[in-house]
Amino acid sequence: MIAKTEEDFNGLKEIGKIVASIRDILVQRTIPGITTKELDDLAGELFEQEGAVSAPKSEYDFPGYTCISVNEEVAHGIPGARVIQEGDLVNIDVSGSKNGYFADTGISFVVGDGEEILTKICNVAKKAFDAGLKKAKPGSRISGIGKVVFQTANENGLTVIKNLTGHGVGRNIHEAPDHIYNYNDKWDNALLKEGMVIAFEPFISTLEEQVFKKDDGWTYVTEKSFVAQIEHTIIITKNGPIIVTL
Ligand code: M1C
Ligand code: CO
Ligand code: CO
Repeated sequence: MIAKTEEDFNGLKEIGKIVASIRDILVQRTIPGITTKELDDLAGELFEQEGAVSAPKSEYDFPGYTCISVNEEVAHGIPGARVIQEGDLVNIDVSGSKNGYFADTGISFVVGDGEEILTKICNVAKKAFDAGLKKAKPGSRISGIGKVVFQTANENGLTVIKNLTGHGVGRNIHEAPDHIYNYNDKWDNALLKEGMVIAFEPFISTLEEQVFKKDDGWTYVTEKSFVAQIEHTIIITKNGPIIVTL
């Protein structure tokens, strides 16, 4: 969407704050021994308390309030009986709506002490996010964001996932612009506009550049890589991007 009115800005900020707080609470609760279903049930309660609705559930009939992806899982992990272990790479992605406004946020992190490479991809995902954010200006090419995401990955001896992308958000969970790639797509001439609302979610990978969908119809996995994501909902303005999911 293009946010124009005070009501748009306030509506986006309200749902942004809700999904960000659910994300942070779930991250804090992710300790060895807990199942991803227990984490997701907590998210369900929090959504209800806030008078907000889970977007994966309301828009896609996803079997969970949030997407929780562990180790080989990259995105759209289904919460279930999987028990979190020390050293796991976990991604928690929380998206929802309230009063017709949607926001989307996610983060990858390592549980307790883990392998150095896992911490590294999480840190590089954050670096790529910050680099992309600097390119998030009205009038700039959307592909300029992907360009610096890819550069940041490469500079750190890593790569990106090419078949998962960021997207427009605001009045729905996924809307125009349809794709914000993690590399410079030379065919993409689309420009960022004043008030444009995007979910920017770089995916940084140790090796592979493609994910595969599992038989469950949802979970994206790699064969032999680890992948980290960080996602925020952003409003593009001439005075700099507003991150509504901090
Ligand atoms: C690139 C994996 C796709 N919030 C989720 C997302 C995932 N993006 O947009 O960040 C969507 C959740 C719907 C099942
Ligand atoms: Co998301
Ligand atoms: Co998203």
